[in-house]
Amino acid sequence: MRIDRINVYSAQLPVKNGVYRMASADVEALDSTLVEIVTDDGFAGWGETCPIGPVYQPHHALGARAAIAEIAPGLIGSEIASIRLLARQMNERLNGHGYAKAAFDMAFLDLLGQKLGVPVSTLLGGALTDRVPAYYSLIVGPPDETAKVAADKVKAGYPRLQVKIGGRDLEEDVAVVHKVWEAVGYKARLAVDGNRGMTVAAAMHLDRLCQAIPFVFEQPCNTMDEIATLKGRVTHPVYLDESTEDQNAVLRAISLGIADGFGFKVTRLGGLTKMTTVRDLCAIRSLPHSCDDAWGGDIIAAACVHLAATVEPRRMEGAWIAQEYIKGHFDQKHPVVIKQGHIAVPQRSGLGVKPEPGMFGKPGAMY
Ligand code: 0XW
Ligand code: MG
Repeated sequence: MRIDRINVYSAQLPVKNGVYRMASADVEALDSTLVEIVTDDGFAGWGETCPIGPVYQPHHALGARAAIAEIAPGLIGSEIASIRLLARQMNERLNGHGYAKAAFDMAFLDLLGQKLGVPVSTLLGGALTDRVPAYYSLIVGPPDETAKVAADKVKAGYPRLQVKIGGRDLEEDVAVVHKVWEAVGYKARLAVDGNRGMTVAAAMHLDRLCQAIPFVFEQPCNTMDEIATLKGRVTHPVYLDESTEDQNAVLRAISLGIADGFGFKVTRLGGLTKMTTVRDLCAIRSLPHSCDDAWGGDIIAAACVHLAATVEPRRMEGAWIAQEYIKGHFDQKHPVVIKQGHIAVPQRSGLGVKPEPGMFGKPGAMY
């Protein structure tokens, strides 16, 4: 199984019902990049990378496509056998840019899975479950309205909610946390996500003013150094998300003891293969984490779910997929869907999802 051709597509994913609002940015439409690797024996493997705009983290759609253009020509003719060899080949063509390499890593695993007749979860070490929990992300919004959506989502079966805060008056952030807690209580686990938008002082105030509410505090401040100063000064557990820019950042956060858990993004960490390392580091220290991506369609959703299935369920904080905010699916027959707040792990070989033929139009680039 050798790489014969690589097609690169873009797909526009408008946000269902308007705007997805975070402290760091408002987004209305996302530009996803898909790679299709076609092999000499007639298989097609898919990968995807979809930054949530250019501001959320140091990633952007055009950057992904420029990085792919550096890497792709060097992969033509390569054997799909050793993922490590393919990773080395990518590193020989381009330093860094893990979020672009992640799309290739997904496609390699998709192909290898199809060739061996096993789902990607098996290649990642093996599934521990056939159904993973999702979580619902409540955008920055007015307290009463947010609490109402929170109650509805708990009724719909979500075991965990993420409440977005930051980028506005502390008073409203404190109110939204209280209102959501009053609306759902212990029926769902809560994460409060500042998306880098708070000062250390604001984070400390919010922590104290919501003292009795059991939530985890996700990425309250911009840098890992700022978050490190919260240690011993806040009582809520602190999780890192955007600060985990690569495997080394995760290792540093764990060794400094400044993270009680993580919101992991598959593409930010450089792909599924690299995610297995941070998954295993977290297992060593009993640290909970999610398996998400910033955005994306069925390809990224499938990747997150395969990985999530390999995480010890008691430490699995959920797989966030963008499905609730996207219209339609790439794969009509085997879409990745949230049902009662959970997602079935694809059982077919490879990623288990295939975009409908021709749905992305002509490739933007071909190698
Ligand atoms: C909820 N998410 C996984 C989706 C958006 O990309 C933001 C992100 C987060 O936790 O920050
Ligand atoms: Mg987050």
